[in-house]
Amino acid sequence: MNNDGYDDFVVGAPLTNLGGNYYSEGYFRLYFGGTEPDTIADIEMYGDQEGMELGASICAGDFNGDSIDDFILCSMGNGFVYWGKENINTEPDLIIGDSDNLIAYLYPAGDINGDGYDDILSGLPSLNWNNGAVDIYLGSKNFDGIYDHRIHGEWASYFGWRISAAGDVNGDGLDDFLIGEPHYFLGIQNQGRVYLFSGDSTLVRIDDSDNDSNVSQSFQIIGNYPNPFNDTTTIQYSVTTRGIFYINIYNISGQLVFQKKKVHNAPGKYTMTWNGIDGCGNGVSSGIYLVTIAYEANQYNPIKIMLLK
Ligand SMILES: [Ca+2]
Ligand SMILES: [Ca+2]
Ligand SMILES: [Ca+2]
Ligand SMILES: [Ca+2]
Repeated sequence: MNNDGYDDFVVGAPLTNLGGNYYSEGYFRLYFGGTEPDTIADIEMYGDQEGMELGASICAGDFNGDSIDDFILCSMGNGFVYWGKENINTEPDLIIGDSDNLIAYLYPAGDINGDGYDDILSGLPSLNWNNGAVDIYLGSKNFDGIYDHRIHGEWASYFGWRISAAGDVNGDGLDDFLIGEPHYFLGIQNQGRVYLFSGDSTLVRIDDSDNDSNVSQSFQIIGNYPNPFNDTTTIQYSVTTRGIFYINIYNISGQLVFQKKKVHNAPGKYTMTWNGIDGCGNGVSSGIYLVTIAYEANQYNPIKIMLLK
């Protein structure tokens, strides 16, 4: 981590209050390797809030691709990123996690998409009534600490409770990983299950500052069903980045009659229902309407839908 050719090691003690200030503040210690390693920590940090549990997990690897190992020190809620360098100090270079996406456990995954940068997995086992989810943070020289992809659990059985790098199990050159789901059961209570995911070279980083045409052209209104519709129709659309989107519905004269704001934290297909009312809550007349998806002041891919009363 300090680029001196000797491997180093880190210790977390999340439930201690050795700093003497707060219950379960936690601490973190980094010991530099060398010809005569000793037991005196070279870097020492303490949590500064009750229950912060600094050191809940520590994730190390070269996430920004400069050939020096980095580490992310986690508390209950945030990850503190320290880029490896000769003179490491206690100031984090980046803090990840926010009120919508609290993280506590980050796991180094190796390089799961084969782009030369180590990647990170984060477990969120209690998300969605304990269905759980795992977030993928792809390493990059522009690492921004925002997750790029999310894998959802489905069975209220704490998907993502534990995660592990698996090395390259199938020999395709991409690192693979394991996700545990301890409360899954089929007949036997809480028998649990483990998923093996193989690495995927098509996983790409989602970059908020990246507005190239490849990304923008793939915001799409896919279609609606039923169509024509009488009461309610479900509009399906896809997005290829996180962000704030607007689904706009225009009448044939080009007037905006309805708009819905949608916030998506991951690329994917989503739906929106429309029950034929305008922004004031009044029913609109029979006829043809145009639906578009808007992102950053651009509108994409209008489709026609028909309301019949
Ligand atoms: Ca070292
Ligand atoms: Ca690095
Ligand atoms: Ca990677
Ligand atoms: Ca593999």
